[in-house]
Amino acid sequence: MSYINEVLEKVKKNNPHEKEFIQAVTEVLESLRPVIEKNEEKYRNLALLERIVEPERVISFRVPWQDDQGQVQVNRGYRVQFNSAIGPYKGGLRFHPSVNQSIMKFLAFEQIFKNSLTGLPIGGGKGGSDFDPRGRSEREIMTFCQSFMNELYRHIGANSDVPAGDIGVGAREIGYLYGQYKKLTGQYEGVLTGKKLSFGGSLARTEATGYGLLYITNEMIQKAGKELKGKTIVVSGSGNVAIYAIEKAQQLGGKVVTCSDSSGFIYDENGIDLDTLKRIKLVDRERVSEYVKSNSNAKFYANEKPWKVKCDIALPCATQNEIDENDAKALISNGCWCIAEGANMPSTLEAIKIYQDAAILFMPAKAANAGGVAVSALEMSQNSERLAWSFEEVDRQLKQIMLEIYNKVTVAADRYGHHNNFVIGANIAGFEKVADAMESQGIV
Ligand code: NDP
Ligand code: 2IT
Repeated sequence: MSYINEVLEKVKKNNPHEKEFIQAVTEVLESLRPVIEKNEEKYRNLALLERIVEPERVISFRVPWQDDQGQVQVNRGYRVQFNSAIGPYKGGLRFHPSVNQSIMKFLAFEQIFKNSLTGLPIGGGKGGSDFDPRGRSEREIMTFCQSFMNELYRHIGANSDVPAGDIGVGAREIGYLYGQYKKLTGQYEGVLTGKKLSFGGSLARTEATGYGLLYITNEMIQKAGKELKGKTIVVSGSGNVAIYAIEKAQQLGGKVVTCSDSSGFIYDENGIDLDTLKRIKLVDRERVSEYVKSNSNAKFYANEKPWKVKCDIALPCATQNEIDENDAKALISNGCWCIAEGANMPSTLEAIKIYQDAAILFMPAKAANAGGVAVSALEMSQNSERLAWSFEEVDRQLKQIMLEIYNKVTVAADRYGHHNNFVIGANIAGFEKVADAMESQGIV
């Protein structure tokens, strides 16, 4: 049996209930075939793949807190410290009721290769909780964050593990987490990124994932001899990534006609009115359906996803596996010719196969959404030198990093004879740096 198949079998046998983790490992390992086959004996002897699919550490802990009715609640917290070969563990925290060990491990595993692609010295990690922030008061959110940090603080540090935001964790939650870390340790250090500007945050971190997604998408489109301007774009989600993806897409002249949340999607044929969307989501923290109250020409489709809407470009920015095989078929048959992933693993393996068979432009998450963590690493640099850079400076570096990622991905794909296969390119380019560091550092 080939080395890759052997390791895949082991991962399935050792983690039988972790379907998202198995999915992420399958996607990565399958596309590493060209590299592994070239050096199969060496990698097998070093057990490099067995090591790369096994987290260095999985921390799971109790998070007790008291709700506004005086009832004590208990949630489960996680931090998966997956790989520190090229830098301190780095990756977001997700607060969502669906969180479990499989989702934490798939996200941390993806993060290893994404962080490697940024070219910055950051390893792979992820954390979070099955806590559901929806409908919770400000006091409940703060209490939860404090209790979460009461355990997490002993596992993190500016030079060892630096968490940030993800679904359900934004600047508000990072603030409460930071305050509690400082209270417990007495250290004023860059232990979290995505902080507000008043206590060490970086300009452009809020925008970074969405803007970065559009920088690399625009580059991919231009290199294919096309242009984004005037094109119809379908976006899912209406959180941090989606909002700033829509903003940059509009600045580049694209027409974004949808956004969504877990209750359904909005279709606005005139183009999404971003001021309205920001008010609903960032100020009022309301459902996306509120949009039709101020934009009466728009339509709300309850409990549906936007993938049947005719478009040129699709940008999934909500969550994992939001595009399945049928959604992918609908997109392609309606003429969609470009997909770039703002969310982590938004396409199922079957959906990716459909994109590849149709030979559309497809930029996978670990390259497409790396702008967020890249600017997090720039926030770490600013914290270390106790300086704050201008918006223009951070945005310039973000753009440069995204263009460099595009180059690395295309060069790696070409090197192994898979021109324009950016899945293979991203996985190989991300893997090579981590593998080299692991090999050099010995059996650890
Ligand atoms: P937010 O919490 O700001 O927004 C999440 C959005 O996705 C909301 O509109 C939410 O709707 C929707 N959503 C979440 N879960 C589901 C679900 N199960 N079904 C349908 N819709 C859902 O998170 P972000 O924008 O930060 O994250 C979005 C995606 O981008 C995630 O995959 C995340 O991992 C990824 N990402 C985030 C980065 C960042 O810097 N924040 C960086 C790189 C990737 P609702 O409010 O109804 O739940
Ligand atoms: O998935 C991701 O890359 C993030 N949620 C951002 C991680 C970070 O450390 O900024």
